[in-house]
Amino acid sequence: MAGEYRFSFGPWNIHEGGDPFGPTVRDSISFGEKLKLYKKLGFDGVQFHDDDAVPEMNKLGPKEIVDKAKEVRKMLEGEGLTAEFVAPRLWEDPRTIDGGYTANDPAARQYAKDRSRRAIDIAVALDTKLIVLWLAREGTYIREAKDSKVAVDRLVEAIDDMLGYNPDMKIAIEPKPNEPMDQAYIPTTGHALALGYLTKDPKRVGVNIETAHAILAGLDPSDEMGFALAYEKLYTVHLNDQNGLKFDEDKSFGSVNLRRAFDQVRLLDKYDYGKRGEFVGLDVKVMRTQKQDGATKHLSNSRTVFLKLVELVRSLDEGKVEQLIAGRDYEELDMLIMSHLLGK
Ligand code: XLS
Ligand code: MG
Repeated sequence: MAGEYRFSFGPWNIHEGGDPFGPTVRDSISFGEKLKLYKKLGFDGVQFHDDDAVPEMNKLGPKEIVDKAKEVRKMLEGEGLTAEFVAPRLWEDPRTIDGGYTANDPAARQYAKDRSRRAIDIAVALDTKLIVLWLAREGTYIREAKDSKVAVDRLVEAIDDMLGYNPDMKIAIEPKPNEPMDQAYIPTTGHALALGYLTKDPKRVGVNIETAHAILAGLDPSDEMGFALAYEKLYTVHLNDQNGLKFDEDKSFGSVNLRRAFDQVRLLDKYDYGKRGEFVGLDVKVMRTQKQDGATKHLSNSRTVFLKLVELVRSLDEGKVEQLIAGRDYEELDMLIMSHLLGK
């Protein structure tokens, strides 16, 4: 329940509501103000992009970056918060227009590696041992633009560089099949884990599974999570929801398909997710229509839905489920689950 699970989100989840077709619609909230909201909303963990912690870090040297990150750690301590992970934000720099680790330009690849090392420095300063790699631009707009075999070699080389740079750091790859690219090189959990086994220390490479990304790949998010759990590789999750195959919507958890959310919570709860220190991470965007005052409801609502689903999962008659499975009466099992979700 609430005390058993620790929740996290990233500061980018409280946002101004701009989209590719229109301007921002809400005022900016400073990082410091956002931090003050975490506990009030029921959250203990902060997910970071490297430059959420150290804005304009490309203009700073390695020592200055660490000093700034240490100040952020003090801010976290002041609010009683923990840093969950740091993700190098490689996709906004002009040097990574064609990708970071898989760019055709060697200077771009070198920039991506250097920036990833700085992200690790920030993680150390923030006292977390987890790096998330969302491989945003590691893919193509046209298939002929890059060599997919070489791309995988380059991803391994980049991850090896991070693993070698810090022997304590673990890396959670966050697969996503498309957007911003037409085709991404690491679209699913299977690809991410297989990539991990090509690196020099597979023990330290796992995944961050995002609900919406699995759905965009045409897969069931709870099955993706089960796959990672079987490998003991589910380092974190990005729970949200997604209404079919379109742009990455990052909707509130359970808001599109409550049964799909129930199945994710059932699996996580069954296999003691969180007991090894994992956070229940959210990656949810508030609707653009939301007014300034209510623009954090998507976060508290997603957390509430998760906790209500934990209750529902634990009150499911598992003996009955077993019995129906043994009798191969899946129609009745279907009805049992639906009745349970309907509360009758
Ligand atoms: C985008 C991703 C991104 C990562 C963190 O689709 O979800 O927000 O989770 O870099
Ligand atoms: Mg995400």
